[in-house]
Amino acid sequence: MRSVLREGREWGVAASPGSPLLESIRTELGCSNTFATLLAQRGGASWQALIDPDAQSFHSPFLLRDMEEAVARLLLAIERGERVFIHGDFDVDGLTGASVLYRGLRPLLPENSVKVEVSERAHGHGMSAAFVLRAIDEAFTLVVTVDCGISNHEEIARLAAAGIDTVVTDHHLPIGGLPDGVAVVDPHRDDDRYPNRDLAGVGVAYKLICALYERLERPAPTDLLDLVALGTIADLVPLSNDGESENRAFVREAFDLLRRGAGSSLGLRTLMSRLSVNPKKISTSDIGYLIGPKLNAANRAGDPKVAFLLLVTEDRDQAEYLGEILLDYNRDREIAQNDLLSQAVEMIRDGGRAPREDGFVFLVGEYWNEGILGLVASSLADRYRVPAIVLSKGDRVSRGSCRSAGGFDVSACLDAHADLLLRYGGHRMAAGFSVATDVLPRLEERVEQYVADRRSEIKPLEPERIDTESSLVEIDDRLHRELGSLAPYGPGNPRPIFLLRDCTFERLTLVGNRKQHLKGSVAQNGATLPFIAFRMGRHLETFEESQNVSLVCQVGFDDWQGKVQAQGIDLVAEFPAA
Ligand SMILES: [Mn+2]
Repeated sequence: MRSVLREGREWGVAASPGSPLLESIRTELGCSNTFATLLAQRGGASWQALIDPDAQSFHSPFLLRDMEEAVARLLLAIERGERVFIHGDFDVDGLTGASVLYRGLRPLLPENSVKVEVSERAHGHGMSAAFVLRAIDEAFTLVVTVDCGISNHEEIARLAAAGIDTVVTDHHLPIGGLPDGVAVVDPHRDDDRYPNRDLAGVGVAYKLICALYERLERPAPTDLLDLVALGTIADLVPLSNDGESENRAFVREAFDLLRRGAGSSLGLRTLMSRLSVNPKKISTSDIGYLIGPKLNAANRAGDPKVAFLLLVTEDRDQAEYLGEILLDYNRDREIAQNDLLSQAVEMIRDGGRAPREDGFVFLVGEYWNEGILGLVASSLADRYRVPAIVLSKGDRVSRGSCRSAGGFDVSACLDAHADLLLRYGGHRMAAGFSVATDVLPRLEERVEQYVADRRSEIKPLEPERIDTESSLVEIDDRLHRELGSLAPYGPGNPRPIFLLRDCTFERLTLVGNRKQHLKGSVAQNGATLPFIAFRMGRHLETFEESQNVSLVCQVGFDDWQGKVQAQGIDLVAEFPAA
């Protein structure tokens, strides 16, 4: 089914589960048909585990390879009162991971002996040479990494040569053997048998603190779970229901803390209140769409240290002040992003390019803000549904960011051009690189050929998944409550999407400061339901003229009206247009 609002977008309804299973869920729970369908689709015969929070438990941290060694080294540091240098990456996973280590270690060591360095985007991910020099210069004896380190073979060897031990905690794939740390904790090690491979960097750091506290016979530091959940959601690791994954349990427990006004981070609570996020109704999308981007704005358009300090501060005034700076950074980030995106679209149009026909986007801007490139590439890949490579051209070195579409592997694409690149890294969906400016034309030519050779391998656009067809009368308070019990939503457990056939729209109005949103009510078979379609004000006419169309939507709640509403709206044509 083709979207009539978003060009190039297709929807498909998932197969419905067998009726014996549906019937048994309905009898057991007395739930709606729609909810039973979701449980059967996502859980099969073991659907009960999806809605039973007790079914999710935490694994012993000592199941992680090298955890004993890591804890032994930290115990020694505590015994000797050593100074510890924590290295965190600049994204939300790295920042929260560094915060967890900092908060977890600080009470165990002498005052002022835990220092954190947050890397800067310009230095790329991982430890920099500057960090190594500082560690040596300031006479640290122990370095702990979080969300990075697994590929810092050289830097860790240089620290070791200077008599500094390194404990690595990471969740990236080891490449070319393990670095020579005193302990290397990473669930992606070949020889690791930890049941949950999907830990985020902050999850690994939390496991380390849990293991240390266990040995010290201290209670588990569960108040840190607010930070764990924040990094876990922002890093987009799976929140699936396979029973092995603790990520879902981290998030559930964290939301419990936040609902009670508890949790370790005063700064997070302050930021939530500045953003009008109601802690009683906190959801993964609040973190993913509202809170995470503000923390990331610090590394894109400011100083990532501000985000770290906000997460760990215990002073109310400082939290307010740092939150304010972060919102400023975010405004700058938004302006830069909108500006670059419109320049990019204009360049594509003026250059007579047709990304859908070319099969890719390759754009070079002069001195574009490197912190924003990834966001722009992502918007372009989304808009044209082709892989996008966006570069900022510098005098001698240019930097690029790639985002995938249609199953294209951007990391393999960079591998194939390694001979032209200075540095590169990433994964299938997103990657970054730097390249000498004078080889840019050659790189573009080769990428063009590379994409042309693989046109046949690039999958036709996969339709997006609608979970089930429903009817308007079923979308009520009960279903909203039922859906709440299936949360938290995220990768591996996406927010359910429904199809409602034969809809008409009434009482349409434009809302928002720029009248950019569309609000109204949807009617089907005499029943009605309010809806909000964000950023769809320009489609007012289409909605007005639509008679008996199909509506794709999610179920949300309007806090002002205290009513269930449809949101995440799209309209579809039942038959692909000729
Ligand atoms: Mn990470």
